[in-house]
Amino acid sequence: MRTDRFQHPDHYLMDELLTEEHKLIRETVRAWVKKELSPIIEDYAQRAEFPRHIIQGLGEIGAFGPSLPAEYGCGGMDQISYGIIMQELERCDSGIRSTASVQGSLVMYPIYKYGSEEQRRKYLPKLASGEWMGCFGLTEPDHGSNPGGMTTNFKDMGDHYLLNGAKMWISNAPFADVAVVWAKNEAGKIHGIIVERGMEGFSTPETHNKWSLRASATGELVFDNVKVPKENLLPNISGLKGPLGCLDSARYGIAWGAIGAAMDCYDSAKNYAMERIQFDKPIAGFQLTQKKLAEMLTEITKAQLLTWRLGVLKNEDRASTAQISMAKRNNVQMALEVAREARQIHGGMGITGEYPIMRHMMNLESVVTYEGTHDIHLLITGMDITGISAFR
Ligand code: TGC
Ligand code: FAD
Repeated sequence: MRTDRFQHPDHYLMDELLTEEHKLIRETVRAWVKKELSPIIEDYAQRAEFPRHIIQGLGEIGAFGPSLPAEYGCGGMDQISYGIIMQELERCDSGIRSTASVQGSLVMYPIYKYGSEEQRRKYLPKLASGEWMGCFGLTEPDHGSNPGGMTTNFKDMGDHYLLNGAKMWISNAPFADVAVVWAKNEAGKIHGIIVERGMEGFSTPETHNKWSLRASATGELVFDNVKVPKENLLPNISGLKGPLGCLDSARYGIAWGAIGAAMDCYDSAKNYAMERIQFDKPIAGFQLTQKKLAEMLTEITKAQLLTWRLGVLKNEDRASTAQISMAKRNNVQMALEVAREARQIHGGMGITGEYPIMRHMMNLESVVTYEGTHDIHLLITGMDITGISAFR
């Protein structure tokens, strides 16, 4: 493993828009990543294994639910801080950012936003520290982009609920202690239920043979007549707007995270181009290499500006679903294109684990699909422009 020499590009002096606290958070997370993650990530990705021993460290740097209130053991930070943490984690690996953003935005957020006070106090502190890990079950084998069609269901049995069905493609599932599961009641209304590992009839088989997000654990959630206590229902939400509201928060984190992956590819490509000699000069001296680097930096800079502004709107509680969609879609596609260009600059070395490029590129193939595919986000923007849904 090469030494992690990463330095972020800041062509438009974006650092001047950050507070001292933002910069301190960034430096803390970056230093932790360089020490704890960079030396091991390639190995874990090659072995298709999630490095579980880092969970405690992720909790200690405040990566789990950073913008939820401190009274529940969370960070109480602003939304830009949350974004910066996701950026720094995904700078190392999208799978590590996934673990953190699922925990914070898709497990802790719904418990905080839709849960009872008892549920908040029972789950949030343990999830914030990493003592417990969580996952989010929305997608099903036959319902991905169209989660409203879900068939997972629960029946009211008087003193408990009986849950049946299956979820697929669930990040963190193989090791999660708790799952926030979206299911329909007998009236066909969607509700969130907290399912705990160990409940009879609940299993979480791991999904193998992924070429993407190999350092993140993915699995299914299978519910076979699972008896769930009534107090595990999230009382303050019903309907598809429950899970979709959580997705806004996670998609926002991904918009920041994808910039991290792009910056890492750019930084590696720039360094490689300066050092690699062909035809008796650094390849950075050829116009075609400079075109690639210039376009990469331009796109990263545009994404940084878009996302910083989105963070300001989010801090003011004014960021709309469509604005978040646009940033998620733009930034992930941008990162994929940057990764592909960076791969070219690294020549044959670009396909090896000596450099992070291929790992980022393969990871981003999941990121462009999960949390709403590239095309679904285009249609969300289209609906925002026209007021007409093109989904059906
Ligand atoms: P539609 O009729 O548009 O909406 C249904 C209800 O939801 C409301 N709503 C929202 N509420 C809060 N936040 C949002 N972002 C919302 N978007 C919509 C809407 O107002 C409506 O409310 P009401 O009161 O009228 O009932 O729903 P639709 O069935 O037409 O679907 C719309 C569509 C396609 C945009 C949506 O279903 C969608 O986003 N599909 C993509 C699915 C998706 O993103 N799945 C993600 C699964 S989780 C995941 O991938 C985690 S990856 C984890 C990792 O990082 O590792
Ligand atoms: P489909 O919905 O079948 O889409 C297939 C193709 O059809 C796509 O190109 C799509 O854009 C297109 N398409 C679909 N509908 C339309 C339309 N109306 N108009 C135009 N094109 C359309 N889900 C969770 O709930 N929790 C998780 O933690 C989670 N983690 C994940 C981790 C990984 C590694 C992956 C790969 C996925 C994860 N997902 C998770 C699921 C993810 O959200 C879905 O894969 C995603 O929403 C797309 O659903 P799908 O794969 O079923 O594709």
